[in-house]
Parts: sequence; C-alpha cells; structure tokens
Amino acid sequence: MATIEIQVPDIGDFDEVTVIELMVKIGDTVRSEQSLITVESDKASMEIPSSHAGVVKELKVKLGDKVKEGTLIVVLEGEGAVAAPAAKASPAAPVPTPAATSIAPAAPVAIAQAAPVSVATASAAVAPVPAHQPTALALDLPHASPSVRKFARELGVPLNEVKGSGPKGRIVEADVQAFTRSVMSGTVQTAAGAAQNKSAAGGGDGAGLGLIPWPVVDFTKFGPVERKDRSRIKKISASNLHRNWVMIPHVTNHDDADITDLEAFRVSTNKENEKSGIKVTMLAFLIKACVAALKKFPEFNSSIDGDQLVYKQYFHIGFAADTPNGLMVPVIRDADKKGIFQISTEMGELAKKARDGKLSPAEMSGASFTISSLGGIGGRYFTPIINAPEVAILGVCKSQMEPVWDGKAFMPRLMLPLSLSWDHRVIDGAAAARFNVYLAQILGDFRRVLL
Ligand code: CAO
Repeated sequence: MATIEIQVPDIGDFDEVTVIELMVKIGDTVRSEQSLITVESDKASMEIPSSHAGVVKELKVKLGDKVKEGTLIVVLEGEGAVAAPAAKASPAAPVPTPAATSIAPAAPVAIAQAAPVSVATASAAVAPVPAHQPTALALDLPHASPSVRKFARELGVPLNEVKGSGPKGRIVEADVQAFTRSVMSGTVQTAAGAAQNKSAAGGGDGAGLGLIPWPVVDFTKFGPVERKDRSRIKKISASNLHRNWVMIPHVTNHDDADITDLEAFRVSTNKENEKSGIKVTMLAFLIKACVAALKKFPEFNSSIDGDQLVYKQYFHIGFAADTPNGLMVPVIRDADKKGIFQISTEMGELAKKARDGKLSPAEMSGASFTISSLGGIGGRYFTPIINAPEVAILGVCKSQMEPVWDGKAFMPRLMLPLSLSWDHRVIDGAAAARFNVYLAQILGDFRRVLL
C-alpha cells in the first residue's frame, strides 16, 4: 500500500477556481479517472478526476475552497505507487463539465443518452477542452452540478426546462424533484410532451425532435453478451459528436490529390534525415497545405457567433488521434509559422501524450480547423464530423496507386482521398469544391504556395 497525493492538474487559463462539489468522501474506493471534485470559474465548471485508483484517506478541500494547479485535493491509499513519504501523482486531465447539461434534447430518451460530463462551456475563452471540444454553445444553458445533472438524467428530466432556485439560478436537486412532481401531477408539461401531443393531434410546429423512443432490448434473449463501462473520453466525445452532428448542417465533398511527387519527396527526406530521429508523415504536409488553403479561403477558418462570423487570424490545426481510451484532438498551434520538421516533432509528442492520457486541456483547445487522418489505417472516403465551433474538417484516407489519364495514356499515380465536411450555414458547395481543388493542387505541387 502506498500513499498517493492527488493534486489539481493544469486547468488551462484559470488562476483560481472554486470547489463546488465533493464527489467522494473519506473511505470511498475510487477508480483511476473517477471524478473527485467539481470546480467552477465564472465561465465553466469541470470535474477533476483521480489519476490513480485507491481508497480516500484524506479530503484536503471543502466546498467553497479556492484551488489552483498543484493544490492537494485528496490523499489516497492505493497500490502500485511509489510510497515514502507520499507519491505525487501526475494528475489526470480535468474534464470540463457544463455549467449545464448538454443541448436540450426534446425527448427524455435523448437526455438519458447525454453523457454525464458532456462539454458545454459558456464562453469561448474557456481553455480546458477535450477531444471534439466545443467552446461555445448558442443555447441558454442551465447551471447544475454533475450530481444534479445525473439525477435529472436518471429521471429523464429535461434540465433546460427546470427553473433553478440556487445562487445565480443554479438548479439544485429539490428543483428537479419539484419539476418531476409538477409533471406527474399534470400541472406542467415538458416541451417534448407538448410537441408529441401537438403532432398526435395533427399539429406540430417542429418543436422538439419528435423521435420515437430508443429501443430497449434485452439482448440476452438472443445470445450471450458482455457489458463494459464506456470510458470517460468516449462519453465526452459521444456527447460532443452528437451535438455537432445534430446542430451543424454537414455536407461532405470528396476529392483526390495526386501526391506522387510529394510522397517521393517525403520518402527521400526521411532517408536523408534518418539520423535525426524525426519521421515525417503525410499528415505534416497536409497541415501545411491546409494552412495555405485556409489563408486563401478564410471562411473555412472561421466560427459562427450569433449574426457574425469570427475570422481567425491564427492557424491552429487540430488532428484526431486514435488512443486506447478513445478519440482525442491535440492542436498544433501557429502551424503557419512552423516547418514540416517542427510540425512532425510536435505531432509525435502530442500523439504520444494523447495515447498516454497526458494531454493538458490547453493542448486540446483553440483549434481553428481539424484534420482527421485514417491514412495509416486504410479506407477510401468518410464523413468526418465537424468539431464545433469550427466550421470545417478534413478527412484523409489511405493513398493508393491508380491509373490516371494524362491526355495520352493512363499513368500510375499515387492518389490521396480527401473528404472535406463543412458547415452549410457558413460555406457554400462551390467554395468547398474550390477549397478541395486548391488543396489538391498544393499537395500536387507545393511550389504553388509561393504563387
Ligand atoms: N496514405 C498512405 N499511408 C499513410 C497515410 C496516407 N494518407 N498517412 C499515413 N500513412 C502511413 C505513414 O507513412 C506510416 O507508414 P510507415 O509506417 O510505413 O512509415 C503509417 O501510415 C502510419 O502512420 P501514422 O498513422 O502513425 O502517422 P500519421 O502522422 O499519419 O498519423 C495520427 C498520426 C496520430 C494522426 C494517427 O496515428 C492516428 O491516430 N490516426 C487516427 C485518427 C482517427 O482516429 N481519425 C478518426 C476520427 S473520427 O472518428
């Protein structure tokens, strides 16, 4: 047995945050990655998970305490850590939680599906954001602690319809209970219920999704099954992907880039630089090519903010990384100012951190455009989901030799499949086609960047 000290990890841009919820008590057994406390700034709340498993020996914080990076939260008695006198645990990344629930789904079933730690911060200034992170939601989101949100989900209560009686309109457990009582007694109707009644009566104004409930199936009736908990990262991604898929009118344009010459250059570059230990993959070139295309088509590097478009003058490129715990999206900052070697080195470091679960919120936030490359695995084309509040994402699959007509004969050329998903509220089909054509031209001949 060893003593493990769990501290507040890197919490991004915040100096100090307030403890608003204690999620464990002395004597509790916690799993690695289980949330210990919830902290809140004036902009967002986030759960601080445990980096280790063990039994809670001491709780070093209480409600209302101000904490910052490095503050000791909990002392655990656990196995496998170096003791004597107390092992300082490398903290797990915090999980931003909504100051609120996820988007307001109409049907109770959809609410039940929303993950407990879905990300929905109220300000673009909020730094700690994991994979497929939103930084802003154009919805009026209710404030509630994770335990209240969990309670509401269990009851199927649409939290956005509950009036909060706590400080700053925060929804407390009693509000959820009171709401449930009102619905049960028929004095209040949920929006979903009202929409269902309307459509059943032949009306319907589009309020609510009006979906039939998710099928509840006893799979054991059909054969043996095994149940496994979904990882924290998977649950966060699921909520974000669901929100992004439902809220953004996606369109995907597919195209091909002839990367025969670029691939030859990449291979020879790697050979020449074998001793440096830096391996350049196609993704580094794609990041540079995308920066060139984003400069030419600035609306692809923008975000919607009410009636305005925010054109970013920086080029922070996120890249999807497949990890044992799920999808993470680390960000290469200022990719326009970096060379291929630097981008490759940073990508290698960030991808390793992602796989080891060591990415800080800052390393996952602020992307203005994202690339999701399945090139190392295979496939032809796919439909990547836009990472809100970005407005486009590039999916890349495995290149392969194809016969390409050069006007006289079919020539063997290495073709890279590109799939660009874009937000139709911001981008038109013609612009998307132009973006892909330009991107393919750059990948075909990088000298075009100079033109
Ligand atoms: N076509 C053909 N080969 C490709 C390629 C492409 N488009 N892209 C990469 N490759 C090759 C690389 O050259 C490398 O080959 P060698 O081992 O022979 O040198 C091999 O595939 C492995 O590359 P990689 O995947 O390790 O490196 P990368 O820079 O391309 O990608 C990373 C890094 C972190 C993005 C990647 O490992 C990864 O996690 N990809 C999955 C992303 C994902 O899950 N997206 C889906 C999101 S939606 O659910």
